[in-house]
Amino acid sequence: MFFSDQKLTSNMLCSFLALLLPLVVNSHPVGRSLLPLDCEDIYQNGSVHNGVYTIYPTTADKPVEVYCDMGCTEDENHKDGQWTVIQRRMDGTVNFYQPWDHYKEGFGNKNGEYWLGLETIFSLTWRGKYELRVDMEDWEGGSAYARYLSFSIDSEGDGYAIHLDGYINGGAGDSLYYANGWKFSTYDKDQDNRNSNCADDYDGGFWFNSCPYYANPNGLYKGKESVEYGTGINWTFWKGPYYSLKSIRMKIKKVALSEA
Ligand SMILES: [Ca+2]
Repeated sequence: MFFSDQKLTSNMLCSFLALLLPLVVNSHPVGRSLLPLDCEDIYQNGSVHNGVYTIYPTTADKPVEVYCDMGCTEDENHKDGQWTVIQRRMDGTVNFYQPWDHYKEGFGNKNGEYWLGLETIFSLTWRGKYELRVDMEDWEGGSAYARYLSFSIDSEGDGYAIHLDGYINGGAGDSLYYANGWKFSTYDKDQDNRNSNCADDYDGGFWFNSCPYYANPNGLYKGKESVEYGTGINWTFWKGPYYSLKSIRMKIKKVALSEA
């Protein structure tokens, strides 16, 4: 009950701030004319609401649409927001059993479920120092997160291998430790550490070591019934191997200079 009360208060505060903040931000001159690289740039350019925006992670002729989680706190600078969402699951309306090319370029609906694309994620984390936060919800009204103060992926030539460091526990547990350093795999490109094909066996592309694993945010959206071991949208260190989450989102943000 405590947490749902907290949530209600937070949502009400957010709605209130959403009305005020444009006035606050627009009263400052917009100093940037460069194309936005990520959602932090979008925010700095004066757009402070959650929503879908266009960023330019590579060049001016390659716009990419993305959902920006601008945050929702009493902090008027949205220090806890300005996140660029790279993955989102919330209702099972998008099929995440997709081939390599789709995981490379991205797929889904930016207003709903989507995968931003490995090439875009690579471009962002190659150009700047980023952190990763994974937010998740269960079916009982609970929420938790895992945060990594350093997140990057390699180029396609190096299999888009993931590199994580600086884990901070937001109640979810470090389920990505096992995948750290491993290449990305899809059903049609097996780069995992097992004789069989984890992406095919567990229905979604991800950074796999072996399988079963401890995290598969891109697994099948299963709903709230108990699932087979390790299947579904799995984050084992929070809800165990027989539980498929209600929602999960992976989001990144440039590390502030004071934290670098
Ligand atoms: Ca394999």
